Amino acid sequence: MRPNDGATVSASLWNATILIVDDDPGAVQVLARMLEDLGDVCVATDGQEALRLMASQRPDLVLLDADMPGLNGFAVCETLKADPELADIPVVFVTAHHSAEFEVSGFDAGAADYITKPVTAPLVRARVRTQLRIKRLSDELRRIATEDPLTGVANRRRFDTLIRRELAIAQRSGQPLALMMVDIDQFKAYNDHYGHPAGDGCLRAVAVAVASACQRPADLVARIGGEEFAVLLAQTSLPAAATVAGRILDAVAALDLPHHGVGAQARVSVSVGVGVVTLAGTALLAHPPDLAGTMDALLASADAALYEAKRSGRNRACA
Ligand code: GH3
Ligand code: MG
Ligand code: MG
Ligand code: MG
Repeated sequence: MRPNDGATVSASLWNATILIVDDDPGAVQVLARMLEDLGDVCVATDGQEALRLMASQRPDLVLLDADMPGLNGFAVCETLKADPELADIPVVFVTAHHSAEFEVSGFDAGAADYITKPVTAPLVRARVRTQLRIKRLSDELRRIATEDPLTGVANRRRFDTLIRRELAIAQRSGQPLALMMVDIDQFKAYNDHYGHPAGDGCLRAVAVAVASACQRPADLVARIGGEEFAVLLAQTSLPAAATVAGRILDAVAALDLPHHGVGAQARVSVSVGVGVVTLAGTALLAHPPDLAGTMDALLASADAALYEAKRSGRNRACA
């Protein structure tokens, strides 16, 4: 019989995913049965499979056997913690070892907690619930720290982090990195004519349109100023970025939002400035260009292109 610990409703509402890793299929089954009502349970019986599932399923918690042939639990945990995309996933070691030294090395590898074998249901469930509660809070904190509350796209802080990361990747790979600045045309007049709340609604609609035009999962759309969005396109050349810019103009036009602040027939539109940087081979130089300077140059070139789009009549993209 399942212990009545009152956790079923809140945990299942959240729909957590729990990954159980143990080379002993019997041990996996025992844990899976204990936890099946606390979330979606997935299982792996070796370290490699565990790492694959972590990347594809993004579990909210990993119960990890320390002793496994091949890639053991510590190695799996260290690999997970070294990946910025996965490092937030808490790892609870499940082990027959009881020594303090063993536990310390697990915490050093990034573990959140320990469960010792033989496992008992009430304790496993209590520890899992605690970790899921912390994970839910940290997910929420991360969302608040990285999301623009008005539109739901990334905020400036997230953009600042990702542009640095993408520039570093571009320097290693030699692939071009494209940046677009998207600015709503005559938006002050829109607010003046329709009022600020309607202006906020317009901003939300434009954010959805811009995001819909960016189709690759790695594309980043961020609101970086009042009515200004930045779009970061990894591994994207100038012609490809110009295609995306065209899709953005079309998506905003398709909103078909009247803008009577600038004329009876007018519709909400945006102007787009496109900048591209290519750092091919620079990682091999004795003095590779510093990323801060490269970032400033990329931002300045997108800004200059945006200025040109505004100057030459708006509702267009320039590079
Ligand atoms: P341009 O075509 O040259 O870009 O003209 P513009 O009027 O869009 O440019 P300007 O920078 O003069 O005006 C931006 C306006 O955006 C000013 C401000 O009222 C409005 N704005 C900035 N943030 C917000 C916001 O969060 N909500 C609303 N509703 N309006 C905002
Ligand atoms: Mg084992
Ligand atoms: Mg504007
Ligand atoms: Mg502006």
